[in-house]
Amino acid sequence: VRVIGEHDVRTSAARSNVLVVGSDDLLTPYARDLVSQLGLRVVSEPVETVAPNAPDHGTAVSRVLLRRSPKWVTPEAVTNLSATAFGRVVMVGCGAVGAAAGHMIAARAAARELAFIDLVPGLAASTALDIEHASGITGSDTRCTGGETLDLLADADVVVVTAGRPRSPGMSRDDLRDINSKVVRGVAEAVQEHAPDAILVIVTNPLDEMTYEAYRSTQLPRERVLGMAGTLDSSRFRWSLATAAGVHPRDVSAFTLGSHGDEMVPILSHATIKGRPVAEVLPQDAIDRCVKETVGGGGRIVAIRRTGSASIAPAHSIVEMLDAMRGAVSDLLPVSVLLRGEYGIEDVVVGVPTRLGRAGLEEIVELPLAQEELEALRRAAIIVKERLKN
Ligand code: 2OP
Repeated sequence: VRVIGEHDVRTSAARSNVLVVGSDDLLTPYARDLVSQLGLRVVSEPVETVAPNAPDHGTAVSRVLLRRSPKWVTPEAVTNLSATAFGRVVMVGCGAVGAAAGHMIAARAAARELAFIDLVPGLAASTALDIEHASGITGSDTRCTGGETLDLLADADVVVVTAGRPRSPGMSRDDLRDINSKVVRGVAEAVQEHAPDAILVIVTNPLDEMTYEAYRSTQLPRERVLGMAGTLDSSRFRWSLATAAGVHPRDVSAFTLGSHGDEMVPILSHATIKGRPVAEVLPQDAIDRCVKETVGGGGRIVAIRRTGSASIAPAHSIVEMLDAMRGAVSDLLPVSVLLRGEYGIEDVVVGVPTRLGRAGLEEIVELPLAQEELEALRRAAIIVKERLKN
């Protein structure tokens, strides 16, 4: 048992706004008051913490100058109003991620019809009705339905699969493989039967393996079996770099490739802050922390939350892919797809830069990478392939 007193609280407060306590630790009454006075958040161990950035004087000054740089104007968010809505999008799985993504799809009227499917009685139908109830405010005319059976897949243009078990603290994404591969296989086969022309977006973990499973268990072309992970990991990477540099997230351009897990490859050779290479803006230890924070981002949410995993950022990341397919976003997006020799990788799914369109994958873009990044990407592919054999 550790007794946490005033000194410990003040030391934590000097480092960050989080106080980490073990399950047996005791907080003195004064320490407890101090925690609320200082506005600290109490988080139970184990937590994948990342030390806050503490720049030296020179770095701090150069960052302030960078933030104030008159030569840089933060880009506006790009929205293309000529984008067209999908006819029908089906969310398989109406947990936190499926519901949040569906909510966003309806709110921006990205589909004329939106259906939810979930085994939990009433969950999908009530979510659909709940979203429709909001249309008096959102003005969205997306028609929402929900039910428990896979026949709702019929006529889908896009099927987003979030069904499956999420992680609990201490579980890796790979620990979910056996349970979730049965779910994904069942859904993929049902898509082939009910909506053979649909594009499948797999969100269920372990992501790269589940995307491969969906591809392997159907006759769908690789262009229509896409895994969502790179858009999420890249968003976390940009957030982390922007926070470290103290700039607007739109001032950061960065993405990750590789697998959705420890073999993720945050790409520094293309990462910029206010148009400048990241290494010119942040010291190496801060960059290393951002990489760690990105790779551990999902795990950090699981550790803090204890039941269930992230939902809001994954939902945005699904919608970013759908927006790219329907022409509302024109950027290259990192997406997990089956590779056939691209980047020297064969017959395995990992995240690579892609262009998406109405037919799904339009192009895998082979960007020049730093040698160690290319090696890390190939290593990720080897490790995912190894896992697929077990
Ligand atoms: C994440 O990274 C759950 O894998 C998901 O948050």
